[in-house]
Amino acid sequence: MAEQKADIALIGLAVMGQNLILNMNDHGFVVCAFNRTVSKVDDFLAKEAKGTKVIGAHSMEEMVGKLKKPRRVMMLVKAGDAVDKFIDTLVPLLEEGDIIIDGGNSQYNDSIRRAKYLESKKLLFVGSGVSGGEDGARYGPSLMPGGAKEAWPHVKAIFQGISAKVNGEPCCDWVGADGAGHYVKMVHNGIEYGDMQLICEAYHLMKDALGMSEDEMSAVFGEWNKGELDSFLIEITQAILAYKDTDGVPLVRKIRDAAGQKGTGKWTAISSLDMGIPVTLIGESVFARCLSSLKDERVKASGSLKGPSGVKFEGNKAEMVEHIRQALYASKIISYAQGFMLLREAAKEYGWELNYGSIALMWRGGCIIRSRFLGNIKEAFDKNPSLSNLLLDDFFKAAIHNSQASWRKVVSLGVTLGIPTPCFSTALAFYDGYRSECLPANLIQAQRDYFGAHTYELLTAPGKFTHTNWTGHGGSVSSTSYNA
Ligand code: 2AM
Repeated sequence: MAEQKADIALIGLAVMGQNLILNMNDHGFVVCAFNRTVSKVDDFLAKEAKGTKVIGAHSMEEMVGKLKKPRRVMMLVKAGDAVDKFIDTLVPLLEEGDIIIDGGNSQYNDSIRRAKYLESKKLLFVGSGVSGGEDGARYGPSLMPGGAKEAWPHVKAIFQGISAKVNGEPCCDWVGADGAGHYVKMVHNGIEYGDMQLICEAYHLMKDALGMSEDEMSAVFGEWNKGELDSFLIEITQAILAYKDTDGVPLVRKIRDAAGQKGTGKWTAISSLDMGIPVTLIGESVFARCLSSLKDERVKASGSLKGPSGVKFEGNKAEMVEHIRQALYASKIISYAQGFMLLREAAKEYGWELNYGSIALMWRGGCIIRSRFLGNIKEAFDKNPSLSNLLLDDFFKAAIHNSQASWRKVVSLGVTLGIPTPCFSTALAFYDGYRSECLPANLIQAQRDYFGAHTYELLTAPGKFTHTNWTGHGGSVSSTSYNA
């Protein structure tokens, strides 16, 4: 009997690729596996994929020959050159209307480029964010596909079949054109940086201001996970704090406090700077990791730079723990509001029609930032799909108003004791700035005009730029007429 043709090929048999294949197999799809190091195909078929319907190929030609049409080829390989190399090899092997899917951690501008290139070859490109780590890939990831919309009807059943589900709804939907899927995945990762840093600031305050033990803090995170902060990251923090090394000492205490990063938080911050959107919390979370990694310098500085002396926390510990919870919640609202502001601007910049409610649903389950909170965000966009800012939604407005006093107490506590809370603080500064009718930028405009003749608008005449000869000897020529 001839071997059954495969529904999809998957290139890249590292753990994410293998797990996605097994997940697809569980959902009734026949997958053809391929890998640059071809011996891994046979190893996979003999071990992890033994007893499944997965088939293998030992060359790209053989792989393409084993596929139903339109052919669907998904790559889960190292981002960068490897993706372009596989695309170059695939193009002459495929036919008009075939689909190439990149499920790796590609940068969105690479996906924009690849989508255009493959369109010129009459092939359909899909760039998909995949989140949820190894477990997610195996049992239900969050999938964020974007690219050539004509491809969506051909990949929808597989993608929504294998994705995580929340109340029966798949955490996967079409995101938008060319690089939109990878862009949304990038912002997801940026938000993940922010969420992690916020949890770390809460931990830092409980540990150093309130003097709590790991077991006490683990119990607090366990409690928090039952309420509005219910999320994967809070849940694993509870488990991490409870984890003891073989000598009974909490393992977290022994881990060197120098954070690593792979760049997706940084890319989000760079994109926000490029677009002029104040995504301050993600920015601070990236810088907090950078500062942490200057461990040797910090050790040296700790011996010579003094902080406040003779101050300690003397209030009610349980009450302060609740204030910290509220500060974390309020800051998290700000972070997501900023993330969605960035998405809105990116949609404008790149011509994407993003559905913000469905993005919230894609992040609601399967991925690292999955949380109950994303359900509230989904509801806010369901109520008002053109909501300009999450902070203006009644639910979030009330939540911020409710936690505001606690948030201010917590930031003050950090400042008083010399415990850094970069993300709690920047979130509060953003909130106070965003809600200000007047900011001191009138003075900035005056300064710019004073030293560089950059002109300013009067409050009474927005859109009309004027220059003042502030010193009486600078002339009255504005910088639009010369370059200083
Ligand atoms: P390998 O098993 O042959 O190393 C994750 O690293 C996946 O990306 C693996 O399947 C790996 O293949 C593949 N990969 C990494 N770099 C690659 C490259 N330059 N060309 C092709 N595949 C690559």
